[in-house]
Amino acid sequence: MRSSAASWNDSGMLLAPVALAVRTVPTTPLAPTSVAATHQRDAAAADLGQYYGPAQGKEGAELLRALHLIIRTGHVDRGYAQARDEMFSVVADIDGDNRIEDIFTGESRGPITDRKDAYEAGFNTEHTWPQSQGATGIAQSDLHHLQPGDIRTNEKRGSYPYGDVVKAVWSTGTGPAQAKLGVDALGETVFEPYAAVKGDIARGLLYFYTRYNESRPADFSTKNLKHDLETLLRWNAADPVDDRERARNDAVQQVQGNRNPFVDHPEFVDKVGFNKLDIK
Ligand SMILES: [Ca+2]
Ligand SMILES: [Ca+2]
Repeated sequence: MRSSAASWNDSGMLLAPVALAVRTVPTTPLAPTSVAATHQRDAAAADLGQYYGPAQGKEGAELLRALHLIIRTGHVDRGYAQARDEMFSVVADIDGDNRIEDIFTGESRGPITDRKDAYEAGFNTEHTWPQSQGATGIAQSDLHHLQPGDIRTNEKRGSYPYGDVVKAVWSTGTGPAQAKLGVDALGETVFEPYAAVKGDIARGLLYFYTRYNESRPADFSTKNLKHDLETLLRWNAADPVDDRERARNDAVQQVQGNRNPFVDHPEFVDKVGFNKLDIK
């Protein structure tokens, strides 16, 4: 049985509890003119520079391998129950107002401070990389790909790939907040979330592949990724990283000890060249 005060790494080694001081980047907005703020920003940039040092100058499969080693290091499994509590209480509530937005439509609900509140508000946990395709073991509780989702919409999404719907069979939300289930241009059933979160989802899935492609958790499959890939690369470009997504990345690092490189360095997506990789 797992101790609540400790975590386990990929090799099953017991790790010390995660220190909440591992955060390398300040998340409090800093006054642009303050000298202290400038120093803090410089220090944060230096920390990130060190974190990604081994990736410097690399590209293609070599860069993917370097990023894999970087993000595997220090990653601790918080356990699925605790990870979800931390998602609903910290990671998904960056502004700390106890309100959380649905990943599919952006609809805000609250007050939510833990899993129980979230469930009562109609949310459960969306695995953007489906559990049936390898979000198992440490990957099941990896907050870089977990998001709060409306329970009913999450059932509709199921394990379908994300994609652009050309003919909807079901939808929820309206206007720019609409999410849809339907067929894509290839005739495959896909799920399309509202636009403002498409890049976030794409970068989370590219993180997941980079993190787990080598260790391949039970049931690991790239079926969705291969179907999604061109769409995900388009979504990554169309919905660039914003301050909220950067703050979420900081919060996830604080909880589980690793970062999403494609949030810190969006240019790594092109440098890896996912569409040129031999994804199996
Ligand atoms: Ca909030
Ligand atoms: Ca976004």
